[in-house]
Amino acid sequence: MKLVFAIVHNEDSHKVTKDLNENGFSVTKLSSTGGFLRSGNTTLLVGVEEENLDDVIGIIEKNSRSRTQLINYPIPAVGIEGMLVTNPVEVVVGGATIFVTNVERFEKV
Ligand code: 2BA
Repeated sequence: MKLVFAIVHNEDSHKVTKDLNENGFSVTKLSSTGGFLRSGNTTLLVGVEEENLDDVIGIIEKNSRSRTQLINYPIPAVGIEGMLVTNPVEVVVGGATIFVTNVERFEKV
């Protein structure tokens, strides 16, 4: 068995979760925060048999859209010592970031 960690955009999480459930996969949804943008995203946990792993990844991929986000990056102001101005920088976020790990033991008691 494998455990999939998928970090998706908050706006995609409902679609991804719904599609996984409709295809018979159980999902746990966690609220998370990206370390770089410090904005909310969603981490999905999916326990899945190895033969179904590609189906799960395909569903996540199909429902996750890549987006650009602007961040304000501080840079020193020209000619004014010690002053910073913010410069908007575009960052591409996702699709989805997916990690797959082995599950040593799985129990439902
Ligand atoms: P954040 O850490 O908020 O990162 C959002 C986006 O900012 C990233 O999109 C990437 O395009 C950019 N970014 C991140 N760190 C950067 C840096 N040091 N310099 C320049 N740009 C940087 P994605 O790569 O699609 O990642 C989306 C979210 O997935 C991340 O949100 C983070 O929550 C998670 N993630 C991505 N890679 C990860 C990893 N190796 N380990 C754990 N979480 C990861």
